[in-house]
Amino acid sequence: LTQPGPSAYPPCVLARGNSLPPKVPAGSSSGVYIIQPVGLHPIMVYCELGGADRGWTVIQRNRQDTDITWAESWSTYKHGFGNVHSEFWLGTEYIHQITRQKIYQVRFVIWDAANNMRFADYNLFSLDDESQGYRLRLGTHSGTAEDAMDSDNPRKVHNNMKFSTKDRDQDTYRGNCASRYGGGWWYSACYSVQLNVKGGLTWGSLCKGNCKHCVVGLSWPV
Ligand SMILES: [Ca+2]
Repeated sequence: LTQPGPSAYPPCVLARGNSLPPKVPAGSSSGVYIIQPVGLHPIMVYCELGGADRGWTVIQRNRQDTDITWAESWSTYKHGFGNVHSEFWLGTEYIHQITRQKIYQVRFVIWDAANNMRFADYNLFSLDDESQGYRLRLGTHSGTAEDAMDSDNPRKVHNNMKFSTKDRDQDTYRGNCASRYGGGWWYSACYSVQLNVKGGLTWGSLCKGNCKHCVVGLSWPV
């Protein structure tokens, strides 16, 4: 555990070039770090340091066999829940605060039913503020997992959707997707991806309700 002190930047995300402080000291390892986005109190995040020049601020992790129900309220999602060492949601407000500081990209890492690891990157990732429903903004897709977050089907798309929970229905469905399917998510009517749920996870046609494990991380664009 290291506490680099207040910073506008998640310290686990390594700068490329010399212009963007701070850097993680050589020899740092994946684990829990304290970060302090501008205008926010310090928060604890899990940093996945994947190599010499790359780091990821983990905003979500889940497993098929999790003990967490994920069927939480708007305010619980807002401030986060779970254990950063196992399954957790960082907090929708904190994700928003981090992504408003700087341009971020996102990586969704998915382990399918056969435990094969795949990933989907989007070269931009941000959430609008709470008054805008934490609407999701994604850039261009790449990676080994399909572009399931930005489906062509308006009933299943997630990009540009507001976040919904069981007690705040902001989906495009006549019913309440979050009540019907469990955890909070950027539902439309209703989903092609659902990672905030107890039991089998879904990523498009890669695994419909039987993905085993997922990690979602933020980094600066390469
Ligand atoms: Ca609805």
